[in-house]
Amino acid sequence: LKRVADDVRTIPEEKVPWFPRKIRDLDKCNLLITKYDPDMDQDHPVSVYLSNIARGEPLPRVEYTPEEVATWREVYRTLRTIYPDLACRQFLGGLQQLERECGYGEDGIPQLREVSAFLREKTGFQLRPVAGLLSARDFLASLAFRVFQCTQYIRHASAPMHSPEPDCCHELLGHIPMLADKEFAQFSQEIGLASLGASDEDIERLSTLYWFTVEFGLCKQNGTVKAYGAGLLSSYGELIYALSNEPEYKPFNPEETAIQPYQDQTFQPVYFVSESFEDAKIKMRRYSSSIQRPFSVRYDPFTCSLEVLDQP
Ligand code: HBI
Ligand code: FE
Repeated sequence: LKRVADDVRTIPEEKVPWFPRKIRDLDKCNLLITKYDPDMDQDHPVSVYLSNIARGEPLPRVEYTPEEVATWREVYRTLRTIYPDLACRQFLGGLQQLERECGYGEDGIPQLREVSAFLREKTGFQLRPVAGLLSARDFLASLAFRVFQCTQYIRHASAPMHSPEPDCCHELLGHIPMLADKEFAQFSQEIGLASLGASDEDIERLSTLYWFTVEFGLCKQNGTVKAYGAGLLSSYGELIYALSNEPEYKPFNPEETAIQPYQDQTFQPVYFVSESFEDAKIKMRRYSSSIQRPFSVRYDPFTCSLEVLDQP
C-alpha cells in the first residue's frame, strides 16, 4: 500500500521544473539568451568582460577605460537632472544614499563589489555578475534568494543613450536604488518565490508582470504619477515619454497586466500605474497565490535556503 502511495506522489513532482533550493544552486541558473545576432552587431560589448566572470567568486573589479567612464558620465548627468521631477520617492532616497555612501556620481562607474555590500546592509540583496540577458526562469529564481544577477559591462560609446540589452547603466541607475528600499526588495523577492518550479506559461506571465512593474512601472505619489521601473529610470527618452500623458495608462491589475503584450524594441504603448507599493504588493501576492503548484515554498533567511512543503 505504501509503495502505491509513493508512486502516486512522484507523478506530479516529476512535472515540476527543476528549481534552486539553496543559494549555491544559483550557479546553475545561468542560461543566457542571445537575442541579438552577433553578426549584426559586431561592436556589441558583451564579450568584453566575459572572461572576468567567475561564478561564486568575489565580485571582480573592473578597470573601465576612459571612454567607458565618459559614457557613464553622459548617462548619469543626463538622467540625474530629470530624476527629481519624474522618479518616485523611494528611488530618489536610494540614489541619495548611494551618492553619499557608495561613491555614486558622474566621475566613475561604481564597482559591483561595493554596491553589493551596500545593498546587503540595506535590504539583504546581493549582486552576482552575469554575462548578459538571462532566461526569465533563471533570472526570476535568483530574486527568490535576494540575489540580483547584474551585468558589469557598459553599452557602446557610439550610442550612450541606448542599449539593446541590460548594461551596468541600466542596472546601477535603474535597479539598484530601488533594491535599497525594503518594501520594493520584498516585492521583488516575492515575484521570485512565485516563479520557482512554475510552468512555462506561468513564468511567461510572471515575466510580463515583472516587465510592467520592476522594469516599466509607474505609481501614484502625493497625487501625481512617478516612475519606479528600472527600464524607465535608465532611459532618458522613455522616462520623459512615459510621464508625458501621451501613452495609455491602465491601473495595475495583475490578471490583466500579466497578459498584456510588451515591447522590447521601442517605447511601451501602455504603462500600468499602481496606487502605491503597498497596494501593488498586496495585489501581486493575491495573484501569486492563485498560481497552481503541487507544493509551497518558504524562504529561510538564516540558511538562505527554501523550505519546500508538499501540499496535501
Ligand atoms: N537577465 N541579466 C538579466 N537582466 C535582466 O534584467 C533580466 C534578465 N532576464 C530576464 C529579465 N530581466 C526580465 O525581463 C524578465 O523576463 C524576468
Ligand atoms: Fe532590468
